[in-house]
Amino acid sequence: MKKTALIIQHFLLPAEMKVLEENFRVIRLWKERDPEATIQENKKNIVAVVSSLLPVSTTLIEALPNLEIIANMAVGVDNIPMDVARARGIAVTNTPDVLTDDTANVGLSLVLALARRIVEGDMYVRVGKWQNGPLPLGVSLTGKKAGIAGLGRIGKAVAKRLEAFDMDVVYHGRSKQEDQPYEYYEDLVEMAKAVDFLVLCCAGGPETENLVNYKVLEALGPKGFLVNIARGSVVNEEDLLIILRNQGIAGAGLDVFAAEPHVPEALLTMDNVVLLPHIGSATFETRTEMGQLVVRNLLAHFDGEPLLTPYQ
Ligand code: 8YV
Repeated sequence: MKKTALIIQHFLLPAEMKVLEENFRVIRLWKERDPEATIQENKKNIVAVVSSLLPVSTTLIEALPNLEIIANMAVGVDNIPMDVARARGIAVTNTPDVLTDDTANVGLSLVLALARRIVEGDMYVRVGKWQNGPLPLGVSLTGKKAGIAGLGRIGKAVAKRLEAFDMDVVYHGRSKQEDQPYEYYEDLVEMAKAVDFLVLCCAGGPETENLVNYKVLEALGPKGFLVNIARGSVVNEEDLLIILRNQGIAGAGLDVFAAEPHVPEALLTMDNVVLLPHIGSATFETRTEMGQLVVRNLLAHFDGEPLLTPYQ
């Protein structure tokens, strides 16, 4: 008899879904009319959960007595209560590396879009404003300073790209990385004061919640830009709205939000922001590789083989 896998979010592409269905009895929770009742009916059989960004709540984990593995289709695991999973001996896997380049490219796109008014410029042409005069000038990237908060895999990939644009890269993180060529700032406010672009690449979760508050944004200043490709939770959205409204920073490029897919209404009417619907990893190639990792981790687990990408 096939084992039961519960998928709580619709992200796997058809080819990976097919492999999953060949090997498991699959419950697509988003298709169920009464998800609660489905979980109750199947709770003893569900041995695997697949998610992405939606929370795998403690309540859900506690409701599944035979859960063995959570395969997260994301590099971030801030949607999973790791302490609860660890205490129960539930394996957790994520999808690192395969999404690094694409996510870094979105970070770079936001830096470019803000500096050179790319999105604004597109709108300017479409609505016919060009007939009345040129778009206001942008700022050059050459020689500007970018501060990366979270110099992990994605942060390093962003740094490499920004260097290629002749930008000076510095970083902030939990600790100094001796093998990195970039200047380290222990204090985020100090780094924000020093940079033209603050690019958030750190992991989400309690450790980084509201890391970027009013003080940090104020330090970034009226000529500074914020780019967030990390998690919405890293930025205090209230503080960001206030500072943007008062032109306390030059602009913000946001791929992530605190309560996705909800985007604060106030942002929608601001000219100095570029808003994306969390597309860091959203290419066919990368989502395929992420899905393959999810499926291979599940198969490895139930075949008694080592996991490909266990989250430690
Ligand atoms: C999303 C991400 O998970 O990997 C992460 O942590 O935020 C993204 O890759 C993805 O967009 C949803 O599958």
